[in-house]
Amino acid sequence: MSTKNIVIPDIGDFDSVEVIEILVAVGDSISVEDSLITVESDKASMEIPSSDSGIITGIKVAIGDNVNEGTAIFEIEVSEESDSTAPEEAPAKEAEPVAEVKAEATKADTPAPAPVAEKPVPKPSPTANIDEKTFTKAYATPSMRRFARELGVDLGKVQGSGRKNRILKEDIQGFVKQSLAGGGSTQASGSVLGVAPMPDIDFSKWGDVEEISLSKINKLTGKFLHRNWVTIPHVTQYDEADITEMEAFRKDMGAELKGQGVKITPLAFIMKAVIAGLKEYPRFNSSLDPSGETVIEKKYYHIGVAVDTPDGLVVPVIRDADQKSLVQISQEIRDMAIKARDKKLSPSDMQGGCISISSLGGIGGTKFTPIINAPEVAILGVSRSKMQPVWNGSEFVPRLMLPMSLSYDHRVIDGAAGARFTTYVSKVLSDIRRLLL
Ligand code: CAO
Repeated sequence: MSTKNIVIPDIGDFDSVEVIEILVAVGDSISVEDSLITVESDKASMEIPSSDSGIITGIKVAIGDNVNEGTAIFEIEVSEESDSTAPEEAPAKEAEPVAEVKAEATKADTPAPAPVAEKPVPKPSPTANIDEKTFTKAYATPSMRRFARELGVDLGKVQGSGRKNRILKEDIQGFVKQSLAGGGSTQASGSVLGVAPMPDIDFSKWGDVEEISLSKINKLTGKFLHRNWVTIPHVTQYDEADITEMEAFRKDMGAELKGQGVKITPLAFIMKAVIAGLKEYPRFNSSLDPSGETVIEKKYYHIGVAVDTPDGLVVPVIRDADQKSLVQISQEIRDMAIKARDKKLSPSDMQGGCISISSLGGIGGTKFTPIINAPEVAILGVSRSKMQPVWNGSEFVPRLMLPMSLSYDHRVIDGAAGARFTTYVSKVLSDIRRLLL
């Protein structure tokens, strides 16, 4: 046994290439030609193979480092056989990927596909749906190509999010997740993972049927709802608020305002309570940056309201709702709902929302799971309030209880924060004097 450094072999014309992946760890047992790291030049990426067999005892590079021929990348404890054969064998083996890279690099100025040969695909293969032509053209490192093949993913269909649109592991995993959910371009042919495709059934075999086209709104919202459901890890927190006093006040006010043609529904109070919640827990008033690295916190309070129309669901936005009175909010919700049902909403009426409220209180139900209206990170669902016996410590008393269902994006909001938010909104609705604070 002896210790030696593994160095970058001759990599042809490439000077100073960046390490983009480290494929082995300290303690790993490696053989000659096992891939150790992936490097990337302007034109291509390639894996650097090992010149020796042995056990990795030290890593001398980090992702992002630039390396050249001769740079030491690993320290290994070399096994006897490898030690004696290495001097003769290493140069020939090291030369292989370099030649391939050179050939690839001359073909195009844009990032080229990684040139290292991929492992043979076992039969029967999970990759039956792979289009070899587009797979070859996709920009991904050899290890990502192998990973994609193992999962049966056609790289040609994956959108890369790395530098110069290189396909990363997360992109492949995201594609798989979407495929498993039956979405994306794989739906018609069935998932690339072997999940059974949706059957195309002739229902008239069993009785009379009628085929009805989905409305434009149905089709459009369907797409976005599907995307949001599949890509956002939803958690729904259920809670309830005692709105006995709030409703008593609303009814009193209703009688007073009736003469002016104004009607305040519970939704206006709920919107005010949600805004109080956003102020107390600003994380709910944010959006996740596409990089997944930061959240963008908003300092304004534009609230979306789900409106049911004969053509489908739309979500107009009440702007700067924090600066509006309960009467103004009620009037705006009513105006937006009329506009929505008359198909007069403009795209800008539906943009810029911070959080949405979906109220099914006028219809019924006890709770439901609303789907987050991305890029918002939460949506509050409200169901029908009901008089219930509530234990006040000494007796049961009749109280009007409002069921709430808050769905939130678990990448941005923790479970504890979800429960704190609904508890806070519940507290505000139970004692609306808190809205004055
Ligand atoms: N509990 C009990 N009653 C409620 C209630 C609640 N939580 N919320 C509203 N009501 C009552 C109202 O007070 C009103 O009663 P009166 O007519 O006796 O005064 C009645 O229900 C009808 O209210 P409304 O629906 O006209 O008004 P709203 O402000 O509650 O809602 C709007 C307006 C536009 C949100 C609603 O019409 C609507 O479209 N809701 C459906 C939203 C939807 O489809 N969501 C699902 C989307 S999927 O997430």
